[in-house]
Amino acid sequence: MVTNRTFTMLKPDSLEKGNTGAILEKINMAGFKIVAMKQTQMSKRDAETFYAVHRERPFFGDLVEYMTRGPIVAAILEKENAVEDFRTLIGATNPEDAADGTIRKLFATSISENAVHGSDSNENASIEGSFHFSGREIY
Ligand code: DGI
Repeated sequence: MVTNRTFTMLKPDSLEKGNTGAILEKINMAGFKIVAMKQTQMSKRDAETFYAVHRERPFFGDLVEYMTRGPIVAAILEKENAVEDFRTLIGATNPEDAADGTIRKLFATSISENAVHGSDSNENASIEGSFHFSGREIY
């Protein structure tokens, strides 16, 4: 993946609350182009692999349970400075600390159900995009 791309997931709470359209609208309005997108459900193994960096953390079991309890929307987004700008758009991990107007401030429930994922580096954007999409699914 080229470095002007990032990877996102609208997490199960976003779909449960019917916020998919509103969140995608915020993403579009902020200038991100969707180059790949699908609705899918992660298996336990998928979530454990995706979040392997957190496997020793006390919240790991809850995180895997949450991420697998319903469908997600996964997408690859394109924009100049995509990784950093998308992290700004979604706000802090804990919605209580997220700036006004950010996606997590508007749509997240709590630190453990925080509505959206955004890659934290170009390297992870590439790894995470490839985790969910084959080359033929990216336009
Ligand atoms: O990159 P982020 O999603 O902002 O944050 P992260 O990569 O550090 O953590 C991944 C997810 O794990 C995060 O979106 C929610 C969950 N998480 C992170 N820190 C905590 C947490 N969940 C709980 N319950 N408590 C935490 O301290």
